[in-house]
Amino acid sequence: MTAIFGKDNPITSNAHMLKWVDRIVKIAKPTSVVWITGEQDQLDALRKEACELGILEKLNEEKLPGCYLHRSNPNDVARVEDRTFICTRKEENAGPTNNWMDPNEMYAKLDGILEGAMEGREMYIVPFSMGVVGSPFAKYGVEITDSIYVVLSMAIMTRMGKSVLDAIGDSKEFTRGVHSKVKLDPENRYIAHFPEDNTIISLNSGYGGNVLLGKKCLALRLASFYGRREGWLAEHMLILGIENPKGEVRYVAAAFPSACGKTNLAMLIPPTHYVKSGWKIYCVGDDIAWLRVGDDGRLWAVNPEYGFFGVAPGTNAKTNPNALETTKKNTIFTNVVKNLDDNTVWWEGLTATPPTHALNWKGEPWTAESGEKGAHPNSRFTAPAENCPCISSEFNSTKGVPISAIIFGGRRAKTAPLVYQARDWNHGVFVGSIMASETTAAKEGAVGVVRRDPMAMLPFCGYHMGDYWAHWLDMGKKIEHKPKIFNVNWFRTNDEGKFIWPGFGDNLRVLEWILTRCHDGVEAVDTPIGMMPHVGDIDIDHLDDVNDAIMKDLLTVDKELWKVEMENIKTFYEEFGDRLPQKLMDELTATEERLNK
Ligand code: OXD
Ligand code: MN
Repeated sequence: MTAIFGKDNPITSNAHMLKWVDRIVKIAKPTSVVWITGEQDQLDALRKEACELGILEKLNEEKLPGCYLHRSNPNDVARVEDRTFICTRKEENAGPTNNWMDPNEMYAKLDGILEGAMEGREMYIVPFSMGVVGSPFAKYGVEITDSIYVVLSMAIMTRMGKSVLDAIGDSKEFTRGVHSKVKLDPENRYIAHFPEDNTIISLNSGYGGNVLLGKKCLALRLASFYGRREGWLAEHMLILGIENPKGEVRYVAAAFPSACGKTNLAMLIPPTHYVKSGWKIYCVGDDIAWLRVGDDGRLWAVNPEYGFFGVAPGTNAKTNPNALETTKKNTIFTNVVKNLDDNTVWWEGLTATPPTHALNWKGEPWTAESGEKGAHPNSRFTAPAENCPCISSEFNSTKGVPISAIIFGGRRAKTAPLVYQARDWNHGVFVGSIMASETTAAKEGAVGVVRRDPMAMLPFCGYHMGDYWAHWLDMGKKIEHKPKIFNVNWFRTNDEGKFIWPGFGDNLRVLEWILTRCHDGVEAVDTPIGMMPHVGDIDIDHLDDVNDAIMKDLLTVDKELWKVEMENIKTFYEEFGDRLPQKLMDELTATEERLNK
């Protein structure tokens, strides 16, 4: 076996940590224990070991230096919402949108599954930080895992290693994360959160979203719970910096449900005439934002992550050249196609010509002629944020960036216009609470079904959604200089079902209007659902397929559709019972009144 630093040799004297590790060792019975220091030699040794064990495959060092391919078990390729639990002592505190189990019952069940699960395996102990180590806002965690893939992915996605142990010192304030692949048994797969005990236990999965415990589990589910207790917000939002030709850099945070192009917006390339006149874009984060009120009364955002865990299919030199560039070194690809001709990777949408000698995501010989997809639709790249050509200079800032605008969005064919602005903070919370997306043909099931996903947090809110909205409303009282709140919809279609807004880099045209509303003032049209641009106030220069008539269409509010929408929202709100804040009901009633005028 490869010699590894810290093997069976704890690099901390933190008694709380040692006691907890000892307990898990006794239950899971690993052959040995490896403390992860994060040093390059140690990670290199683990990469070598992972290749020897077939967990990783080294890719072409010239074309993709430091890159590896991993394949997950075919039964384990996505987050499992129906196996995800919030185990608060009282069921009502998890709320109607989360699965719940009594913590004692869940601990007993999981201890049973973990019993002897690491026999014959090594156990790795990964200290990690969400946020810059040493910053007052960082949250520290330790993930125990029996997966080298997890260790190496955590080394990309988080700041990790010895410096985190030093920052934790003797404190008991760290998230206790336990992960074991066990037997990858879907029937016994559990992603369990114990927010009251700062603990996460994930068993029987090896898929990133379920097992990289810093991301969805800590930075959203537990952090949202702590944010409520401590007076801040943990949100499923990208953070984007926009520099205008005057050299002013403004920041926006934006929440969208899955499959709405969050990573694309976070790294967009401005239209050519914007580039020429000096517009620039800086990516601070593509998935998670922690938002706090600063001493100056503004809302400040940090991205607690250190890398991107992005969906590969559809990423290409046109849709997201920055993301593609980000994956060119030190990246782990999961469940993509392997091009046997040059030992590189491929996925649907990367290039027009699929490789002719290739293995599909399951490792089977594959050609595009088979009619089957080569890469799994949820195949991923795990890439260091510092690789991103447009990464913000504030990425490692401990205080974060001040937010001018919060943007909500979804995928709606007709209802939502291209953009509208909430009338004030409370109305903005209402707008976030009614977020929804229509299902597309890309997913199984009926097309056009509306799925509510408030603030894009439905799968990620670690407590009762009604309390979460109440917390948002309270935050408004604490922020003296509140960001303005907007809703966007890049997915309006015409009667033939074709998208009428070009999207991608051209979304900057809408962001420009949003920032003008926030900082310089431009008149807006007062509509029943909010404030909207005058046709002509969004730059459509050099857009071949968009004219004033199309802009008019994009900026139309169909009152009849919105009346139906309000009825649907009432039904949706009923789920939350008496924890639905009255203020949201008031916003709904006020919207209805405006629609009926
Ligand atoms: C993600 C998700 O992987 O939201 O970021 O599912
Ligand atoms: Mn996400």
